[in-house]
Amino acid sequence: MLKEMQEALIAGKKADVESLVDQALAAGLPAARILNEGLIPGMERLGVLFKNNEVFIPEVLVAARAMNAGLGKLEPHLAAAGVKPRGIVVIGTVKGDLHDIGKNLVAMMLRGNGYKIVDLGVDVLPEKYLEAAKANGAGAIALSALLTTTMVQMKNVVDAVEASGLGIPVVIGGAPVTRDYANQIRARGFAPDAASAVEEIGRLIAA
Ligand code: B1M
Repeated sequence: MLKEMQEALIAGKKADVESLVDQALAAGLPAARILNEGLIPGMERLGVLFKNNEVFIPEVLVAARAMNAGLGKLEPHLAAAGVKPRGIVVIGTVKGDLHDIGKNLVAMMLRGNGYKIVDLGVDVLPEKYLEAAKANGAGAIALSALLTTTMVQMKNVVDAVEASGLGIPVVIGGAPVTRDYANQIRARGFAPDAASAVEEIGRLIAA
């Protein structure tokens, strides 16, 4: 069923992905397994096809829509019920970058672990993170970037937060981003995946 889900995702069949997620849940498969063995490997395989010019942007966009629909189905099952917010996190994909699947996943995992999320979407200007953090009394700012050309925007956000004296941690992640890069731009946190983002933000907010 999970293999079939990967195929439906790659083919951009949104209704099929939704229905297969429903079937997997009904069959008692844990949501984390559906995510890690169904949806994410499907997206990874698509990434390889995209890189090799075997599929192109329109197909990837349709698949991304199917992925987000599948994630939407999983969200209530990943979320912990009725937990008091552990903190407020502003999240967004940096300026010039339109990739939102990883960012959505991080937001979802944080929500599921009891954080209140202010999601600014994609292509977010540095000053918007700052405004939202101030307006919402956020305890951390989480940045996502998927392109080597846009990850440089992360430094602008770190610089803006430092200059503001707000004093809250900026945590970064996304496929091209590394711990070394985080150190280089003075971001206080880094996470390679959504589960680590929950741990890293928890550690920094508690510190
Ligand atoms: Co884009 N794209 N894309 N694309 N795209 C990549 C990223 C690419 C690696 C594909 C490739 O060539 N192999 C490549 C980047 C090369 C580079 O810079 N190194 C690329 C390119 C080049 C481009 C365009 C420039 C293509 C073009 O126009 N010629 C263009 C840029 C548009 C723009 O943003 N300005 C473009 C466009 C697109 C689509 C719009 C078609 C679509 C995005 C749709 C959407 O997001 N709604 C798309 C997609 C889907 C991809 C791939 C195939 C899949 C990305 C994805 O969603 N992965 C991607 C190839 C790949 O990554 N293998 C590719 C699944 C997701 C769950 O993983 O986002 O890595 P990821 O998130 C992970 C971690 O990184 C981490 O946790 C997540 C879960 O574990 N994480 C964080 C992410 N954010 C975090 C934030 C945190 C912490 C952890 O905060 C604390």
